[in-house]
Amino acid sequence: MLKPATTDIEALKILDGRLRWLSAWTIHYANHVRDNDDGLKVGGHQASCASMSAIMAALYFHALGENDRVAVKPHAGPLLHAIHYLLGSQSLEALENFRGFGGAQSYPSRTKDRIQVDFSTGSVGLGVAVTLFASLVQDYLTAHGWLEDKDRGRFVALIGDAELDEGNVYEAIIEGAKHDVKNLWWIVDYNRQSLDAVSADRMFERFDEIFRSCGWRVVELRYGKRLQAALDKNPNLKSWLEKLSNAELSALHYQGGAALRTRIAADLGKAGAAFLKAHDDDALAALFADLGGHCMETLTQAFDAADDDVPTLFIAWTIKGYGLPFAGHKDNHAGLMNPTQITALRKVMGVREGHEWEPLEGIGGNARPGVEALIDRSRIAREKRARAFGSLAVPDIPTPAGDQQSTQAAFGRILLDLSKAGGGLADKILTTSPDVTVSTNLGAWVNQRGLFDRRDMPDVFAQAKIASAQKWSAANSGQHVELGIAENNLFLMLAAAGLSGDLFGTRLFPVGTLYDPFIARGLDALNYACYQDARFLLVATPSGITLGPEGGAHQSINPPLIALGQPGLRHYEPAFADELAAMMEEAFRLIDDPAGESTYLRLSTRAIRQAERPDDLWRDGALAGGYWLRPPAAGAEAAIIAMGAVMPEAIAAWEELSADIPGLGLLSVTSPDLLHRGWTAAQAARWHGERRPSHIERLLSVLAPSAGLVTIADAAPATLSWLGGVLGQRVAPLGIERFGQTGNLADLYAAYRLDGSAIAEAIAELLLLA
Ligand SMILES: Cc1ncc(C[n+]2csc(CCOP(=O)(O)OP(=O)(O)O)c2C)c(N)n1
Ligand SMILES: [Mg+2]
Repeated sequence: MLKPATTDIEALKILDGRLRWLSAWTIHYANHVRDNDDGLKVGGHQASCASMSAIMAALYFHALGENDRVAVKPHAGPLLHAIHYLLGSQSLEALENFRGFGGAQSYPSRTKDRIQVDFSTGSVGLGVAVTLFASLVQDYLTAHGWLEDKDRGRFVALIGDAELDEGNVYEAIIEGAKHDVKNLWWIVDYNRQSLDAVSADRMFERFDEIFRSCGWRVVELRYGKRLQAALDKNPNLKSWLEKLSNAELSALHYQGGAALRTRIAADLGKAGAAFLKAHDDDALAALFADLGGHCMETLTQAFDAADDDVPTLFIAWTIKGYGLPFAGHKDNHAGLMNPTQITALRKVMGVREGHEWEPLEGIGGNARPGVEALIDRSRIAREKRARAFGSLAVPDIPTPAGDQQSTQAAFGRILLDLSKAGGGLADKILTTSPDVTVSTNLGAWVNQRGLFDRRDMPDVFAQAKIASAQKWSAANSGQHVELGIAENNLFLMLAAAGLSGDLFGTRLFPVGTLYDPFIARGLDALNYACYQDARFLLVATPSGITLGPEGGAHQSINPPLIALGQPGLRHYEPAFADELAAMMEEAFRLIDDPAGESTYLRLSTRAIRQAERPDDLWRDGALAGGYWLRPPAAGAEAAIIAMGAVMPEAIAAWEELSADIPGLGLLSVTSPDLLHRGWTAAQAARWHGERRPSHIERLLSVLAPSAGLVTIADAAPATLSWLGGVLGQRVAPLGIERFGQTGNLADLYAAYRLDGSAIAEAIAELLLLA
């Protein structure tokens, strides 16, 4: 990259000021100028923005290439909006409506902001780590011939220093080291303040070591050029400064030049006298504020120097609230300037009253062309990038043969069959798993398609002719990304791979597997992936207490409830292999559909007798959330409603009870999530005059209005108990409410009331009370 001309540096400094002003004003306008009918605090983070305006100016108007993608520290969102405002790609209206309905979002959002946002951020730490997995996906696409070198880029995360306390950051860099991930710039806004307080002094040297040992280059930008020169001339001053604690330094920044003078005089005595004499208070304050992250020369030189692909951590020292009245104050995280303070800042910034929103306000005639040229040359996308959907026709997925099957085994079989059949979908599937590839039945697929690694790695065991069902050689044509046991990383990998169409123009079909209970370990990352509308198939298996001897620590109870409350994720829970095949086909279709979503399949290791199907009529119902496996008579007084692995108990109970209860129905629920969504959507539609019953209303309306429903699932009973609310029918919900334990199925089902006698008792009670 060319060294910037001096005029560019000057223009970048002006842009730094513009970003600092516009971000402060956007937040001020929302809090103090715009009407506020409900009296709620609007909020925003003026100090967090001021902290990194120079870093973002240097990045967006100097260092970024057109293929580079950035995750912006959540509370620096207004700076990103200001950048797009200067570029002409953000509207005044959206800025005036910052944090308002339909306005610029508080934290950058891929889906809700009208500007191009590469990665949403908000939950700190996740936006940082997702860039690493995006870089891995970039390598994957290149290795498979789907991304040309000229289209490759760098992945940049702009990080608050407190974000480095999030453990998921370290899980990610460890995984990244295994995969030799490159092309990353993580830039820490090292303002030494978090939300509550000034950060601990001790940790920062350790961060360097941790990153270095994972193969990163660490570049510390501690001082700006002027401060560095002053300290070089005054070694005493330098050692004085470097002995100050984070809290002392922050307090001095806040107190300003006079306090600095008093402190230096007290601490250095004669040794500081000449230096103090040469600087008045204002000069002192300005000099000590010249930290690396505020010095344009320092920033641009550091970015220019890192022109290879080595993953690089920049630690840019800054002052939180730089240039604002609460700079350095420990309580400034959510601090807002009052009208008097913003007026003072406006004047300092050379902004005329009434011209606060002018993009280039206050820039003199001589400087303007340079600034405009830099804005023109910025290589970031000005328009929101189109999303890549509809890339291929998902083929029919046949049901694996076998009278007795578990959904988990059928899943492995379906992928194997897909692999053998070949074709576009099979080639675009990327599988990944956090060290449970074999135990979630992905092994056969991996044998066929291989592990992904940019370096070919032979299977040492196979070469030594040691018998093993798993043949694990790795090559850059492999399609399985094996992860260590860190479920957060699985979800971040799914987030990145699930955005491959958006980030790189080629849609992958990511399939991730893990044990159902460990969804909870990565839940925030799963939510994060869904929030960004990443598209993937999550296969969670085994699940429930049905995994028997594995015991309580591995038995999942609440994931169906999690799924019920998780936007962007469709839960399917098949009982039979043919349902599973239909659901996988649907899930792949949904990945590639603009109006689609991600899918979560909750599977089981229990082999059960497969349903005999007279026709295909069940299929649409199964994909819509449920169907009558044993249709009830019209006006029937009772029905059994069952989901997933306990279907054999439900069928057996139905066979036993239907002699005594005429017309008893058995409803197979395949997605409580879809049924619930359909129900509430139909209600909402009715308020707007549309009278179409939802799928579950139609299913249940066959029964008598006073019918009793026994629901049963190997999950929290609330998963299905709400069905009683649909038409006001009475419900006896069976399910798991206590932690599981080891045991065989008969003992466990009896102890946890998931068996035929529990169903019979529940129905009897409902009918007696009718
Ligand atoms: C996972 C998560 N926990 C808590 C928060 C609330 N929060 C927002 S910002 C912040 C501290 C930010 O400090 P730092 O990262 O240093 O940012 P800066 O100083 O630049 O504002 C916290 C705790 C959050 N957004 N995400
Ligand atoms: Mg901070």
